[in-house]
Amino acid sequence: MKVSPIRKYLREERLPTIFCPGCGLGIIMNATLTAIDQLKIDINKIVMVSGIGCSGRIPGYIKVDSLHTTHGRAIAYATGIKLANPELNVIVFTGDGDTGAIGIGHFIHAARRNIDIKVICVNNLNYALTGGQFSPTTPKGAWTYTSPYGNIEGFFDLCELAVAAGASYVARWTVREVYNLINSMKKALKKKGFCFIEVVSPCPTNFGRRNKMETSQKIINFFKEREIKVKDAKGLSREELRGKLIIGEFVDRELPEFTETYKELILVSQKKFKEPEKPGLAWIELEIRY
Ligand SMILES: Cc1ncc(C[n+]2csc(CCOP(=O)(O)OP(=O)(O)O)c2C)c(N)n1
Ligand code: SF4
Ligand SMILES: [Mg+2]
Repeated sequence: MKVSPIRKYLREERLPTIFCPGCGLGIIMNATLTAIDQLKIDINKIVMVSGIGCSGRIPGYIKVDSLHTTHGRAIAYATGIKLANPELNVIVFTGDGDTGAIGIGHFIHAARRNIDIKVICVNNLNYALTGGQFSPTTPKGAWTYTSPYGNIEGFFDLCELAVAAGASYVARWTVREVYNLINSMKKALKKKGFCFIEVVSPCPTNFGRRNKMETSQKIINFFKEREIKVKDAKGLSREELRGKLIIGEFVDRELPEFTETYKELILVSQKKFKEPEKPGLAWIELEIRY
């Protein structure tokens, strides 16, 4: 019998997962492990960090060192881990609420520093774990537990925010584009810098049920009908983009990475590294890096 190559990474004694039938989280966990497996990254050199939310349960099913942190603080914990152990691959699993609401400050500043951590944000369009309240990425008009007459706020584009803040790599896919998602994860894992991958994912239990999309298939069709590629979206007006879901790579660029710069600073302070010719200049320049 053919055994899936990712099976060796799973804590089988913890299965089955708590994910509801039709939830996209299994696809995202599978895609992440496939990317790790294809790149042959030593699992002992990986740390997974998660926030509070349904997505926060992913690392618990994987044979890897992990930290299930407090709500909104996964990126802050990941920053500490990476600074203390720069040789580790630090992967964060977070939710749209975890990153886009309570944890948004950490998200912006980690992207600004361009610290080498990989953030996989499961955007299931609501606060799922707590019963389906609206989040910053809930589409306008959608019904949730806390928007019983339709959400009056607009969809917050976390990818555009990551680009503006200074991330090295930013992409958005839905769980429909599994191969693109795996390739993006591989790119991110190979890249030195802050990488943000948003995965738009079905939550039939809380989001779908209240929006006449009780099955995962209906939610995936809803995504499919609205998808537009980044390159096709370029040049379109706000009006033309209304109601569309932009998918693809938003940015892939080389920028100075924070742990590298930090390492140099430590060596300079310990007099183990030649001081820059113009000491301090790098720190006082009003530098626009991107
Ligand atoms: C400090 C704090 N505030 C609020 C909560 C309650 N809480 C737990 S998960 C969650 C929202 C999760 O939404 P999201 O990040 O989108 O994750 P999902 O469950 O949708 O994957 C909230 C508000 C908490 N655990 N801690
Ligand atoms: S509540 Fe939604 S996101 Fe959470 S496990 Fe169920 S389907 Fe998935
Ligand atoms: Mg969510």
